[in-house]
Parts: sequence; structure tokens; C-alpha cells
Amino acid sequence: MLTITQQIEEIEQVLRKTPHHKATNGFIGAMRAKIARLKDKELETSSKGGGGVGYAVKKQGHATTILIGPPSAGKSTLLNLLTNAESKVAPYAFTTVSVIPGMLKYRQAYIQILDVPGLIEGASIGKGRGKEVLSVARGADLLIIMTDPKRLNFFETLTKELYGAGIRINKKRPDIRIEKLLSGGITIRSNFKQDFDQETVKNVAGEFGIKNAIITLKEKVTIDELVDVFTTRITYKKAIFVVNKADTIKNKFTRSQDYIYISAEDNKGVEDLKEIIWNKLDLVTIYLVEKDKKPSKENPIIMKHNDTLDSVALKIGSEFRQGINLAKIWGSGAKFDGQEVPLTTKVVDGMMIRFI
Ligand SMILES: Nc1nc2c(ncn2[C@@H]2O[C@H](COP(=O)(O)OP(=O)(O)OP(=O)(O)O)[C@@H](O)[C@H]2O)c(=O)[nH]1
Ligand SMILES: [Mg+2]
Repeated sequence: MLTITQQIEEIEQVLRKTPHHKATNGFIGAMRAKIARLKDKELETSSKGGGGVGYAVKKQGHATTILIGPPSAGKSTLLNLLTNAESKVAPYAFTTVSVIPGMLKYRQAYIQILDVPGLIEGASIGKGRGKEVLSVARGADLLIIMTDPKRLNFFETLTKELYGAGIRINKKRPDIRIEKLLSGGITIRSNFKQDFDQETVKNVAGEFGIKNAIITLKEKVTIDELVDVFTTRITYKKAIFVVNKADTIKNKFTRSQDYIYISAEDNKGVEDLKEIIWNKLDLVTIYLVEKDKKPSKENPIIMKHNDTLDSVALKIGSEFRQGINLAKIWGSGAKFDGQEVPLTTKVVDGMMIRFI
């Protein structure tokens, strides 16, 4: 019996020999789907064994972020600067050997930051503590990908490792709808011209055991993106790219489109970084106004973008929720002071709310 890794390698070998054109797309789709399914299976079996000692962390706070980067990028130095944690810092590689959590308080929000061992090429196939680190990353809300000026190429290396581990960064899930049916075979609808034919979609679906479904492709996608939506292992994460040790180069702290330059050692650029983390997390501060009190910013509550007033009420308590059906709002999001709105209204940063 071949191991899962060996089976994947065999199919990949076949794929490398297969020319890419319209006539082979159906076959390529099926093979890619087969690989994706094997990887799903691999993840299932490996996660049963647990993440290993020191890799099970409890998510705490309003959001969780993780510091990912090559050894000695300064991840632990940054964690210690941003939070109350004391993670060991040293000039040699693999100083950190487990998950060290810390809590950053920013604008009334508690943002958990996880420091983990350095990631190297081959992490997604188990090099270093790669698999454990990548599995922690799957649970985070935001990835802070960090390297230093001498190793900018690591942004690409790490993006590839994340991809290999089924983590897609700064990408939306492709707009493909799969409606499973009990009979009737596969119907494919697409408003866009795709580079593959209907047979390819059928092959991919079949590989995942789907024989009856309406599959709607609402945008143009690649075969890989098509396979992704069938795959349980795939997760979509936000990421920011940070270059640490900016103190070692000229033109320090230029904020480029793509990277943020900081120096964790000199505490430079770090305030900007916090702001960027906050913005990326889509957290929203709202203020609770008590009965008979004037609207003020005294009682802040942290919520997420797209949350409704209903979820705010539920957060206060399910009993509290039962007693209310309207709210008055002031400030951001209100058309006028004290506007009465239904609980389906979405929260806006800075909104003051009194439940009625
Ligand atoms: N010049 C400079 N050195 C830094 C900076 N931040 C960290 N360092 C140094 O870089 C070395 C590694 O720092 P760590 O914080 O241990 O790096 P790490 O990414 O946690 O490393 P691992 O745990 O081994 O993956 C230490 O000698 C730090 O003093 C910085 O902003 N500038
Ligand atoms: Mg470290």
C-alpha cells in the first residue's frame, strides 16, 4: 500500500507529463481533484493525532493573529513588544519551539497574537515544525507574515507553503455555487466563458462523490480554483506582509503598497502596524447607552463588521435579547440623533446604541 504522500506524488508525476490544452483539461481536472481529496484525507488523519505538545492554543480575545516568518525574523521580539508575553529571543534559528500567545490591547479590543516557530521551505510537507505551525495558522483570523530585508524572497516562499497547506491568502472564495440534488445528474451553469469544458466540472464533482447537483459558476475561474471549492481543507485567510529590521537598511520605513517596514528592536513603525492589523481585522467599536442616560462613548463593545444589532443584544445576554425589539442610535450610521432602527441594522464603527 502506498502512503497518501506517495499516492499524491504519483499523480503529480503523471500531471507533469500531461500537456495542457483543451482536450486534456477534463483529465487534469479529475487528477487535481484526486490530489485535493487525498490531501483532505491526509489532514483528517493528521489532525486526529492532535497538533503535538504546545500546539493546542485556546483562541482568546476579539480576534486571533499569528506571526509567520522564517527563523530569526524577529517574531518573538515583536510579540514581546506588542503584548505582555515573554517569548525567548536569541540570534540563532528556531529559538521558539512551541506556540506562545500574547494579548495586544488596541482601541478597547483584545487582539490575540500567537508566536510560533520559524517556517522554512518544505514546511507544508512537514519540514521543521511546519505542519504544526500551519495548522495553528488555519485557526487564526489574520496572518502577519514577517521577514527581514535580507530575505524578502521569503514572502513568496511562505505564500507557496501556505498554498500547499490549503491556505489561500487575501483571496475570496471563488463564486461557485454547488447545490446538491437527489437525482437528475449534473447541470452546469456559467455566465462566463471558462478555459475548461463541462466535462471537466463533471469530472471534478465526480471525484468528490457528487453525482447530482446544479453547479453555478458565477465568475471566470481556473481549474485549481474550481477544485478548491469542493475541497474541505481549503481556507481563505487575510494576511499582511511585514519587513522587520528596517533599522539595518537605508530608506527606512517607506510604506510600500505591499509591505510594511518596521523595526521591532527600535520600536519603529509599530504604531502603524497596529492600525493596519486593526483595519484588516474588520473590528468595529460600538457604544452601549443605558436607559435614561445621555448618549456617550462610556461603554464600548467590540463587534465585527457585518454584525447586526441583534448580535450585539445576544452578546449582552439571551435573556436581555428577549426583552427588546428596537434600538435608538446616535453618531456613525444614524441618519439623525436617536433614530429608531430594527435589530437587523448592521453595526457601524462609532455607533452609540440604546436598546428599547
Ligand atoms: N537589527 C534588528 N534586529 C532585530 C530586530 N528584531 C529582532 N532582531 C534580532 O533578531 C534576532 C532574532 O530575533 P527573534 O525575535 O528571536 O526572532 P524569531 O523570528 O522569533 O526567531 P525564531 O523563534 O528562531 O523563529 C535576535 O537577535 C533579535 O535581537 C530588529 O528590528 N532589528
Ligand atoms: Mg521566536
